[in-house]
Amino acid sequence: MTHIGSFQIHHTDGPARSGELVTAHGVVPTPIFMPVGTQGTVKSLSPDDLENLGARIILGNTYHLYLRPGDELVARRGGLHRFANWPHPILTDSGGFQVFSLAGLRELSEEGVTFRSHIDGSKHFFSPEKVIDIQRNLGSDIMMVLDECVPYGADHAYTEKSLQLTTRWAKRCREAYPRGAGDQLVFGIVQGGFFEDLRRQSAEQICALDCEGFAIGGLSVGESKQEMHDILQCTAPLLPSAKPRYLMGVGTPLDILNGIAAGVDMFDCVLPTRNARNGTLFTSQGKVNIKRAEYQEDDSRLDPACGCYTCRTFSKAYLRHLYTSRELLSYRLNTIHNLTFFLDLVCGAREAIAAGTFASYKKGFEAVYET
Ligand code: PRF
Ligand code: ZN
Repeated sequence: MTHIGSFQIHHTDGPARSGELVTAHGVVPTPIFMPVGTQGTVKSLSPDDLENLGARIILGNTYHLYLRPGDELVARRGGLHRFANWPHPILTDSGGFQVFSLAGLRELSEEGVTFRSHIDGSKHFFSPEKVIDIQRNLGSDIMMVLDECVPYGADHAYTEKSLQLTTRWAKRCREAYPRGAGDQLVFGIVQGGFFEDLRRQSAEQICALDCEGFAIGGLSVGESKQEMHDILQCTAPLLPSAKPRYLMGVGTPLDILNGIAAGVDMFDCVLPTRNARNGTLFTSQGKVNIKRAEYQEDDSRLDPACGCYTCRTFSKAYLRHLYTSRELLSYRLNTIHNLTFFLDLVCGAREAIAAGTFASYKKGFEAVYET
């Protein structure tokens, strides 16, 4: 049973699970963290760098790649894997979220969403069929359906109408790429804001679609930790346990461990890469702000518990110097380290789940990371 799309759970530890998802470009061990490569590149890293730090799947964005360089240009070059020379799995987000967070002048209708490019102000239209077409051109292993990520604070009435539109769009996405149409997988997205009854309604409708996996959208949009935790705990068990579960755009190391504890298998977030470029580094002893004066003559390694190229090779004093001098190498070295930390975090989680020690593994991080 190793056909494309098959998902095997090898171990469970409470609701947490570890397993493997088979895609056209390789097998993804879960739980997994997916580095964000919005424009077909994980900022500052080469595919060799990514491979060396153990990345197994990366995320690309339909919205950005459609606007620039254009999905048809990418298709003419054999798809995103060949264009970017990344031979391993790629998941593409549908553009739903980016249209709502980046683009200007959005107009929502039954048909889809009209928006203005954040690059040049030009007008564009995404329908469910269109975003599947774009992702087909990009050739990603996992395609996400078009959804509306409901803004934080939206009321019950708005959220209910929105989740029902998201369901109709998801159905049209699946119909535009029926199961087995090719080597690509389609994941549905559950919305429903911060109302448990609406999360249940959305999960019922979305999980009735024959998708290869299911995502939880609409979290990490400005809510409190408690609200995220409550919605996660109520929503994750509603997704079919035999299929991969993906928590979109989340999050901090503790958010990820909470997600795994609730039974989520896949995560993505700009946090490790964006924070790397701001000089905020995740270590086994907590966050380090490398620009601080205390590191000026600190010859110690950034994180003695980390085996990444940055930690094996350079001192904190040098990393601080690169950062304060705005040197380009700073972005690369910091990104290598932060991504290694996030990938080690999920690798450790997989091992702990297999050993039946996930709860104490999670407690270890809670002692160091409070939020
Ligand atoms: N929908 C989509 N992409 C997303 C989200 C969503 O709700 C989120 C929410 N945190 C991040 N990325 N399509
Ligand atoms: Zn490191």
